[in-house]
Amino acid sequence: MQFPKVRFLLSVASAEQFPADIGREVAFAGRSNAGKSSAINSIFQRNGLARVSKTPGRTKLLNFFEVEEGRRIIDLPGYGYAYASPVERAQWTALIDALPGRDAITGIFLIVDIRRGVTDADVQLIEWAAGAGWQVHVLLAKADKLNQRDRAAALKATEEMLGDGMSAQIFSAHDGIGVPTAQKVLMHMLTGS
Ligand SMILES: Nc1nc2c(ncn2[C@@H]2O[C@H](COP(=O)(O)OP(=O)(O)O)[C@@H](O)[C@H]2O)c(=O)[nH]1
Ligand SMILES: [Mg+2]
Repeated sequence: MQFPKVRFLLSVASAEQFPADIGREVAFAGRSNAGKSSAINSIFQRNGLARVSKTPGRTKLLNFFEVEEGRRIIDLPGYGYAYASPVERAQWTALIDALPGRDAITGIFLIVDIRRGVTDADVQLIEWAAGAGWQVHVLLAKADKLNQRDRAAALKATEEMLGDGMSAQIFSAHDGIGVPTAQKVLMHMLTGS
């Protein structure tokens, strides 16, 4: 699947700066260092679209990307990282609190390091997203780090803890495992068909 028009749209530091609430959006979330930026780059086959950082927690603002007209993804700041200041934490909280009010958001991609599995912080995120009425799809990222058997076990454990209508898959940005599936699920969320 090709995304010839994908482009960075804007970074926002507060909800007033969000783009107009029209069309469809999918949010990408996950713990810092789970592999979110790498997943975005491999799904869109565009190195450097989302910055891949070796320093956890460096992406502090919400980044909007346009996939095509009226279809966007939102790169959420990674969580599970000690914030530098209370101001930063308050800014982050205000941005996140504003998202459930956005009509355009239809779903969320949750990036989880397959070796770590779904953590308490991820469960909170899942409950928050489900409460907002969004679809939830989990990418078990960095699957190249595990053998086939352990990958299958991680997928089974994740599927068992997810609620009805939520889905999960194995994924690796490094090996390209699961990229076509992720692209399909994403486009389904972004187009509704
Ligand atoms: N082995 C492996 N490493 C990965 C994969 N995806 C990301 N990484 C590494 O994990 C680290 C964090 O990746 P990044 O995409 O910046 O994670 P983010 O903080 O969630 O955005 C980097 O060192 C990446 O090279 C993957 O699929 N396989
Ligand atoms: Mg990142």
